Parts: sequence; C-alpha cells; structure tokens
Amino acid sequence: MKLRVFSAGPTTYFLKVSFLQFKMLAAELSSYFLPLSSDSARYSIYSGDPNGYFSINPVTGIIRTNTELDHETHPFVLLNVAAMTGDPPTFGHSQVNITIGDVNDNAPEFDTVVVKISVAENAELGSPIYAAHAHDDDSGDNGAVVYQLLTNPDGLFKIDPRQGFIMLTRKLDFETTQKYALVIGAQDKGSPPLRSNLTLNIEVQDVNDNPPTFEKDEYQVNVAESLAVNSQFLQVNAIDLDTGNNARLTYRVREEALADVFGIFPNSGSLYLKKSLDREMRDRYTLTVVATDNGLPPGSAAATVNVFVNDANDNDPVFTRDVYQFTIEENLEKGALVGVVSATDKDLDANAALRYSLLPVNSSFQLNSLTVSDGLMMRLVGDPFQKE
Ligand SMILES: [Ca+2]
Ligand SMILES: [Ca+2]
Ligand SMILES: [Ca+2]
Ligand SMILES: [Ca+2]
Repeated sequence: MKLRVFSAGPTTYFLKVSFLQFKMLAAELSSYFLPLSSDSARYSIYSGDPNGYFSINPVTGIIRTNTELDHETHPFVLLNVAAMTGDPPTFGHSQVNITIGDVNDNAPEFDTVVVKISVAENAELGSPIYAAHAHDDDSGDNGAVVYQLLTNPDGLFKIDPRQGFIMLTRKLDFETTQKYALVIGAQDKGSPPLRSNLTLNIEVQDVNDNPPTFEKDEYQVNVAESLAVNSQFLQVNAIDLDTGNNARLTYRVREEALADVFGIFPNSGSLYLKKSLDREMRDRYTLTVVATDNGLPPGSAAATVNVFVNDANDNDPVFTRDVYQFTIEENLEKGALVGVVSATDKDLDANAALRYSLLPVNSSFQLNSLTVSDGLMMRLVGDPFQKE
C-alpha cells in the first residue's frame, strides 16, 4: 500500500505507509504551521474524513492511518487540517491531499469456479467455444488479466491470453471422448501476481457423422418353399457408432416389386415372408436391405440378401400321357420291349426321383428297373396270353 502525499507546499512525497514516513509527513505539516506557533499549536482534522480513516496527533501534527486503506474504495482523500494557537486563539488551515496508490490486493475473479458447457463434436477449429472472463478490481498492471490453460487434456485446447477465448487445436470426436475438464488460470500482472482458477467442464455433443454399417455386405439364406407365411427367416444387423437418434436405425427392403413377398421389421431388421414361396415358379430372389439412422441429415447403408428357395415335395409325378397303348406281336420272346412309360415331377432331386410300379402286380409284364432318360421300358417277362 502506497501513499502519495502532497503537502500544502511545493514538495511532493511519495511514501510508503509506515510510522516513519508519517513522521516525515508530520514534520512537513508542522513546519507549515510553524509560523502560527512552533510549540503550542493544537492540530485537528475538521473535515474530509467522515469515515475516520486518519487521525492527527494534536501536539505533533503527525497524521496516521486508523485502518487499512483501499484504493478501490477511496483513491483520494482531502483532509482539512486546522492548527490553533495563542490566546485568544488564532487558527491556521491547510488541506492535505492524499492519493492512495493502488497495490495488487485483488486477485482476478471469475463469476463462478465451475462452468459446464456443451460443444458439438463438429465445432470449427478457428471459432471460440468459450470466452473466459475474470475481472480484477485493481488498476494498471495490477488489474491486467492474462489467461492460460493450467490443465489441457491431450493438448486439444488453446486459449487467447488476453481475450480468454478458448479454441480447439484438433477436431473433437464424440465417439472417442465425451467429456473434458479444463482448468483456466487468470493471473494479473502485479508484483507479486495474483491468480484464480476456473474449471471448465466440456461435454461433447454427438453429431450424426457416422453412417450405419452392415455387419456383412452380402447375406445368403436358404428358405424352404414350404415355410409358413409370416415366418421370420433372416436377421440382418447394422451398427452405427453415433448415439441416440443418430444411431437409431430403421430397416427396409428397397425393391418395391418384392414388397408383397418379403417384409422386414423396421426396428429389428428381421426378414419375414409375406406370401408363400414356390420354388417351381422362382427359386432365387435378390433383395437390398437398407438401414437408415434417425439423424439429421440421416445416414444409410445397404446390403444384399440372396434368398435361395429350397425345394419341398409339393408336386406329384405326372405321366406324360393319361393312357398308354402298346401293340405287341404274338410269341414275343421273354424280355422283349413292350413300350416305354414316362412321368415327370416338377420338384427337385429326391423329391423328383421316380419309382415306377405296376398296380396290381402282373406276372406277365415287368417294369424294368433300368432308368432311361424319358421313362421306363416295359418288358415282357411272362406269357401275356397265358390263361390263369
Ligand atoms: Ca490484481
Ligand atoms: Ca457422432
Ligand atoms: Ca449415425
Ligand atoms: Ca417342390
């Protein structure tokens, strides 16, 4: 704490507040009043100090402080001092103009010690995400605030030392880190400097910067043609690295022409049959499933689903003709070819593998077990004209 004291005379003193220095001040005052009376003068402060910050020794004229002085409250004090001497008394008056100099007795102050803010993960690198501000009641360098980051996770942030603007040095990524805590220091330029801190809690807000991705680009599934309508036959799955609506997926089948055959549960991605399949009509479908997130703007992904329709034994064999008529000569040798019968089956493999038999069993004719491309040969094995 410093006092700048002007005497009524021409000399200016720049003094530290202490007893000794006030003595010098008092001596000056005494000498000023000396012409009135060197020894018997009685001194008093009669106005200018309603709060009683100062007192004067009536005999010596030494002015002392009664309390701590505060530049911020009263930068100037003008004391009216009187000296009384003689009988009858005569009065002398003087003004003591005291300038109370600033000392660095105020630390910079933030409005609060903790602040919480939200920052979108796509915040621009150049633009401030927060403006720290501390005020310092002192003046000059004692009140000049410089900001710095005392805690700076991953070096991700920087601060403008004069303006307190906090900016990013790199892009945020919600999917990597959701929260940061910074400690901002505000320090004045006094000697010694004073400082206070602010903790800035940053919550990173998700932005829809990840599209969904399917776990596979292509799915293969075998579905029996006999599968009941409404049965589920495949679960497709996509993931989205975002959060909330940005990751909430809706599934659909892109091909509108197949919309009456295949359905998908929008929330689960489970595919189901809307209509009976018929392998004999169509044995393969290619669908495109699309997953779309609910972000703004939405992201989407697509995957291919190959549906192979497996055969069921839902077709009876059909003979190429309803009635076969063969004409043979008499006295044919045993084993002679009588004719060929043939049936087809629209099913596949085992479901279409035919066995032929005569009903009722006839001892004269036999269906040869040797398969030919278009049917079975009927051969004579007994006497067709033999009478039982
Ligand atoms: Ca200060
Ligand atoms: Ca995101
Ligand atoms: Ca997303
Ligand atoms: Ca079939």
